[in-house]
Amino acid sequence: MKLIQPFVTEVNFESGVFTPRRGVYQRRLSDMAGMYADREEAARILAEEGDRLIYEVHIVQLPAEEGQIPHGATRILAGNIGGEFHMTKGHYHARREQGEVYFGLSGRGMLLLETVDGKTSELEMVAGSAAYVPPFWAHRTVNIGAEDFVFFSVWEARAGHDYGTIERDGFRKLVMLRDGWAVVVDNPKAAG
Ligand code: M6P
Ligand code: ZN
Repeated sequence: MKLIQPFVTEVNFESGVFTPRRGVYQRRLSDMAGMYADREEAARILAEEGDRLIYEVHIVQLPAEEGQIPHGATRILAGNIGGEFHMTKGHYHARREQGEVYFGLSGRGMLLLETVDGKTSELEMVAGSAAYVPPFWAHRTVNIGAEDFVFFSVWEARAGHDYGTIERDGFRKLVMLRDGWAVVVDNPKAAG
């Protein structure tokens, strides 16, 4: 294993931007249009309003070796698609026995979790919330506020991302804007 020199990254709590700049990637509506329950509305927005930015991830990438601890900051922009709040794609870890920690930096969010055998959990997050994603739980974050929701995340380098299950089955719960409130509802199209 190669010895890495220790380093520090300054994190902007409002934007999630890293200084010095590390890796960054963005996900737009076109990257996840089929993941929103109202696909027609997602298609309409894409055609009429353009490919809106949904979230951005700043990430300290490290070799995928045992003991390395990548970390990142995710900023989810405020907004919704047909009432369903902006969210991340969500994933299981390829190595399902690996957990993760999320720490809220600014804004208001909801962390949706579920297991293959149908258990679900919804945790609200604000600045200062430290949420634990235990092994075996798929996880997706949702911005339920009117401002950007920004959180910091820490995981094990070999955890990996398994997006396929969620892309195929969706999450069992949706987080919707109803009468000004964030409401968690069953996803009618989800796997049983
Ligand atoms: C967090 C971490 C990352 C993840 C990112 C975006 O920062 O969990 O590993 O990539 O959120 O979520 P997703 O990969 O589901 O799009
Ligand atoms: Zn993860």
